[in-house]
Amino acid sequence: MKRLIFLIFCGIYSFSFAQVPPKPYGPVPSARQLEWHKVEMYGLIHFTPTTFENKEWGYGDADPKIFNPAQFDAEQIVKAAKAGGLRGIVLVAKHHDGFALWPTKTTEYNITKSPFRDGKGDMVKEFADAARNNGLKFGVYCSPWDRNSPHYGTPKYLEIYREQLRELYTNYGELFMSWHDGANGGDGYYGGAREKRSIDNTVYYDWDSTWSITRELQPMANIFSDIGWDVRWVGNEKGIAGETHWATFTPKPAEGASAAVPGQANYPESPVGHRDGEFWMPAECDVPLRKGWFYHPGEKAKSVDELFSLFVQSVGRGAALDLGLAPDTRGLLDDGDVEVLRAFGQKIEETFKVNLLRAANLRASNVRGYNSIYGTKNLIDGREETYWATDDDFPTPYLTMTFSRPVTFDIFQIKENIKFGQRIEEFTLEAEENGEWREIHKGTSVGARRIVKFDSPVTATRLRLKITKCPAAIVISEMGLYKEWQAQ
Ligand code: FUL
Ligand code: CA
Repeated sequence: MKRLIFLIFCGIYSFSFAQVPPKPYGPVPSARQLEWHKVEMYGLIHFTPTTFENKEWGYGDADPKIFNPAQFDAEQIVKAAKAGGLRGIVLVAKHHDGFALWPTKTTEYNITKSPFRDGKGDMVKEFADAARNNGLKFGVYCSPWDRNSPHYGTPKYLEIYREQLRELYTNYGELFMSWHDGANGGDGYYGGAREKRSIDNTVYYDWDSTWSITRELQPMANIFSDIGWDVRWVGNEKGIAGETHWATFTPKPAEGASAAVPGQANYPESPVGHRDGEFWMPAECDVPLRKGWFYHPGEKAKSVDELFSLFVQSVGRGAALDLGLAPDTRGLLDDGDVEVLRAFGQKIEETFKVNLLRAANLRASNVRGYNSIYGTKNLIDGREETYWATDDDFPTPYLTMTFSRPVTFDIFQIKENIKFGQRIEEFTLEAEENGEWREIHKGTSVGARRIVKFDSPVTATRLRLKITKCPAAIVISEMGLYKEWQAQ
């Protein structure tokens, strides 16, 4: 009897032990950041009187009457974004020129003073509605620098700015992002003063308190700034994250600067981040679809192949792609922009439609607790929540993929389950050739998504993934092999 009880006890013990999921490693994403990661690609819309002046930075003195987009159609813009595979829209509700696209009570310099909808328009609302009607998330960018406000540089302006955020946070539903740039201070109109105003950005905006308003009124809004907070700037406007990209990051001040505040970040470290970073603060790679953030006649959209390459170098490195969209003076996206977005969206859709790895037999050198709930079948079930994990003392396993007939691919994809943190530090992919393993790729960080794009197609019947450096048990959600799709 004693022996039986002992055996039952052992059985229960080993069963429950084998069920224990891995412990998270390092900083992990918050619920709001997990939602942001799912978006992957979104658009950043710049459209103010500056568009009508054909400038990139409005001085703050443009007559509101020039803002007259007679054919404005938020649906046309949002639908084009959606066709491009973008899952969210961030609207520049106020740029450096200070013109508010919503009927704000905080400044006279706003959309009600323009001919748009006979002074009764609210463009923030039109974009928010169009985004939601089409299943896209919505966010706002309200520039802290305001070249129109006579109060810019005084404590009163900070009150005005915070009130603008409150209006944007309360009247337009749930926001997925609150976007803040680091450009602040310089010359401007400032209510007619036409002078240069500089502020001390280590104290002026008092971001800790300002962002506590964001947290209170929009708890799911990811705060973006150049030093991070929820999401960090990647440090360039090319749309490219580091080949190695750690979602973990410790904001540091620029060389010679006294504090890590927006406008004074250590940008050279932003593309890669910090392996031992204190916070989960993945990078956003922002880049305009055309040359400028605002529409300028004569400029044109990037090609589908350029966009696809940026996608691989941003989303494919575990970061996000924020693509600038610039409506023209009609208030519409140019036909060429619409077409390129459609073709880009189609390319992504078609490329990732069929996971060729599904045809393979997968064998791992270790599965956590010999338990099939952590088995390799989870790698190809198309579900992010299921994963292949190893035992804690087995962080460098390998996985053999065997096909019954040769497979040809030029994209290898791997995704960690980031709820458990970012774990993998090095991996290699090998293909079997005449009975010998040949290394075809050596990689580093994985994170939310790692896309490896080969210059030319690889054909193989057996492949082997080796995790060569990882500080804890691996937790891989999905893996895949694909063939880049080309329009005929
Ligand atoms: C920058 C701004 O200065 C640019 O005009 C643009 O809005 C870009 C997205 O952010 O900080
Ligand atoms: Ca899975």
